[in-house]
Amino acid sequence: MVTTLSAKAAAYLALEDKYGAHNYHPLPVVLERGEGVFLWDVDGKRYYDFLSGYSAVNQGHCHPRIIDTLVEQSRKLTLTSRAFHNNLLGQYEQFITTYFGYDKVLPMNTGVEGGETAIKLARRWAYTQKGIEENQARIVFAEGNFWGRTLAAISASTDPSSYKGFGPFMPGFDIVPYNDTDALEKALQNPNVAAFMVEPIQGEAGVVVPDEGYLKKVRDLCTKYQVLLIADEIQTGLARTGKMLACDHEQVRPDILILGKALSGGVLPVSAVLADDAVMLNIHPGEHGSTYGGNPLACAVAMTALTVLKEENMAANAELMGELLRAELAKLNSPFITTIRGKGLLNAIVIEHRNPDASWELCLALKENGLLAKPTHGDKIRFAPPLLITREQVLECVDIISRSLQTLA
Ligand code: PXG
Repeated sequence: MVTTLSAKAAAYLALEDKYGAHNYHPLPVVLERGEGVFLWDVDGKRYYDFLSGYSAVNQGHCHPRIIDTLVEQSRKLTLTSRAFHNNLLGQYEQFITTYFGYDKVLPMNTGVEGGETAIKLARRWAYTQKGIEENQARIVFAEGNFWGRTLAAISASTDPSSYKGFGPFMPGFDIVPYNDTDALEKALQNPNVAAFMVEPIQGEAGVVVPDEGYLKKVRDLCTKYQVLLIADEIQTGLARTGKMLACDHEQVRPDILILGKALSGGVLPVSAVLADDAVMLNIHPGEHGSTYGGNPLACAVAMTALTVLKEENMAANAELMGELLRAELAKLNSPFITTIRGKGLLNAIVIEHRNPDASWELCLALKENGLLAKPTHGDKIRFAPPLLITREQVLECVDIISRSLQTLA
């Protein structure tokens, strides 16, 4: 597949290549504007966004209410640090804890910091509440997990492209297969286990949806063995899968809930860790934090981002449009699509083709035809548009996908 790239776009690529670290392999498209489900490149071509910033832009690009809040608050006050109080932090803390039904929140910035925070909370709880001997606490993770790029996160990773060549690694981590509650039970029998940290649907692994009942069983096992359940809902949460949280599909309440990405609607890094007092109050002043965590700009933006999700019924739309998308994709009957899976608007297809680069080629064809998606782990392509996509738009996108599949023949 030959991609068309204007001289203007090529110049942007050359600039990044020369001056930026080579830690990404993006699709050759240079974007300069976004609105709702659409993105425009520097040559004015319009695309459907089927990635949504890895689910950070659930509310749609440059949502007017979120941008209004961002602009208004940024004119008043953006950062005080936590050395002083600010007039929005308490209001935001009340808002988000009421919204999700937890006693307390610990505000951070990126998703991976949320994961680190959750693990520190679990270790501290294990030493002060569960009675585990100092430095003996273990955290269990599922094979295929992805929660970021810090040393702790890659220490939990089972993907060599994440961890290889970056050791030594964080001790105290155990891995069990995903979607396997027998293996989990065995691991939890170790009395030194503090927590099981898990994605309700594995995002980066390629939208791996566990069996129905998995999360409920996980909840029961964690309760049985007095182990904290940490749900990483950074990618699955905030209406993406058709419910406010993916855990809501099985009425499961994690002990620690991690949110990020769409908590700001894609305008700045905002993450949050929610837990009840029995977990949260084991951390005292000076023991954890971040310069930007809980800044007034983030607080204001997050309240609007959460309000928009509810007021615009984005979870319900994600559920309906997700069903439509999967049904219409199935109707294509493409010999190259072996699997269509997902929940709500977190979906992936698996491509099978004699050409090992077929999914990359397909993404280039999709781009030519006006839709942006990115392969993950070689043969999987994620389809995760902003949650305000309409029925007509879904149908148009399936038509684009259908036409693009022709190029694989
Ligand atoms: N948990 C999950 C489930 C994620 O998908 C993170 C945590 C980490 O979030 P931050 O904000 O620290 O990136 C993620 C991130 C990348 C990349 O380029 C990251 C994600 C998806 C795709 C690419 O590192 N998800």
